[in-house]
Amino acid sequence: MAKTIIISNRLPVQLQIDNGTINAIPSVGGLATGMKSVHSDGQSLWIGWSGLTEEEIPEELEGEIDKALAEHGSSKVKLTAAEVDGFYYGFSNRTIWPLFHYFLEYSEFELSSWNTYREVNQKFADAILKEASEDDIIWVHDYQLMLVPQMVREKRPDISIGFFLHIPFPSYEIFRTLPWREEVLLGLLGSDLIGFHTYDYERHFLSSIRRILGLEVSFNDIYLESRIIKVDSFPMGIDYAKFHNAAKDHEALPKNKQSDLQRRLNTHKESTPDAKFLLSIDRLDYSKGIAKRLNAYEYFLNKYPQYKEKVRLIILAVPSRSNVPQYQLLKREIDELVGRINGELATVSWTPIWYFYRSLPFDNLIDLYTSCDIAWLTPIRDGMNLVAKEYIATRTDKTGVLILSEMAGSANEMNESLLINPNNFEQIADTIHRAIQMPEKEQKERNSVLQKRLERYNVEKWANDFMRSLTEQRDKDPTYVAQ
Ligand code: ADQ
Repeated sequence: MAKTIIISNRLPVQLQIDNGTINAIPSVGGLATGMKSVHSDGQSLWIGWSGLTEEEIPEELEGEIDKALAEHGSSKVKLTAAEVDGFYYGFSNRTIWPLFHYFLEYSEFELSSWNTYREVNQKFADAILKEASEDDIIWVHDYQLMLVPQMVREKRPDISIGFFLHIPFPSYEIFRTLPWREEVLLGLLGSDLIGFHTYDYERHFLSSIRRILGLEVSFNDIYLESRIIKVDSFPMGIDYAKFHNAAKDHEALPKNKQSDLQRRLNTHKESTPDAKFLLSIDRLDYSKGIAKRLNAYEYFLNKYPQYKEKVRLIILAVPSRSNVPQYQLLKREIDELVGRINGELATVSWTPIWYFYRSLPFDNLIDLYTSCDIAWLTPIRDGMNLVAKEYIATRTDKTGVLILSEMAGSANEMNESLLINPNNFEQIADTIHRAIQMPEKEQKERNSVLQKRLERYNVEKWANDFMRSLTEQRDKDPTYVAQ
């Protein structure tokens, strides 16, 4: 029976070895969260890195680890610490990530990490080639694996390959600064279908294809030798029912069953009836604009001092890529900013910012989404931003205001939120004021439109649309003969 092979840098579970016991912990992050519902049908295999380097896996546990992963429909690619360093912390997160998010000044162009990126991509391609049978469909994910489609295509010209990029594809002017730009484009063109979150990213990609490779492009079809490659946008949705139902269950909980966090949030609300909670949740990443947001918050409190003692900003930052120096610097900057703002503005009964630097269990995430009056998400660049969608999905009574950066891919589909430019502090301060003042009726009107859309364009539809388009592309190919 034909299967789907999903391939991404990280598996949907991360392994930890604790005193010889193997724990498989579900991964945090947009991709892992989003693909969960696709991967649970038992007819797919997920290939990726386990999160442990070869040096960290004792030989005697190897078999047990493979068994634990197989239980999650997964299979691992083995990487050494040096490979993880060059491929993941190096080329993926010090070259591609900053470049594709328009942080050109953070991008490092190092031949050795590019070489490791190529070698590791080959390892992933080999793992696919070992598992793939004739009719299988291969779905490659994200910027860490952009060479994999071509590497698989070389050996298996007949096989169906889709690629989805979860981050923005930058404009030609940015992309062309990459020394290995041709190789990256040709790597991606091993696919039959290349998907992006938005039409803009798709346009940028096609422009690079034309100008760098000089290939013929007609609408969203690229002609390469005897093949036609389709490029399209597939805005990723969320598991709407999961978030909406979790919020409902959560609201039905008696007081004694509530989490500590929930009780603490409730106590504050009860003691200050006109208190407002602003929520911001991100991985700790410079693209998410957390430091700018903190400065903008201070600006807001100075412009609208009537909200001092009433408004609280809850910042949840999930530790991420802490081996990369830019992330360490950012962590320090945020720690200092939170300390300074709280130090300067706090009173005996009021702390302006509650800052959590950790990953929280799903239930606590729901506590925060359901208790906060305003979600304030201001990435400087973001492929999509699923947190914006999750917040709206949990608002069961349809109240709540979403303030969202225009620079997030999700802004294209969330026009009913309050859209802001993350660099415009004046506009941000006025928008927070507007959000606090927004009548409930208006909140509900905006959120019912958003909820209907999110419910319809959920993650299942996203995956199905992508798979359907990939299958259609294969069936259009005159050289393909179904077995
Ligand atoms: P991310 O940059 O990781 O994803 P995002 O889309 O916001 O960003 O997804 C984060 C996910 O992690 C959400 O599903 C959220 O629920 C979860 N999460 C956040 N904080 C958490 C915490 N403290 N504890 C537990 N879970 C937490 C990348 C791109 C995005 C793109 C996604 C999907 O950078 O632009 O939207 O992939 O394509």
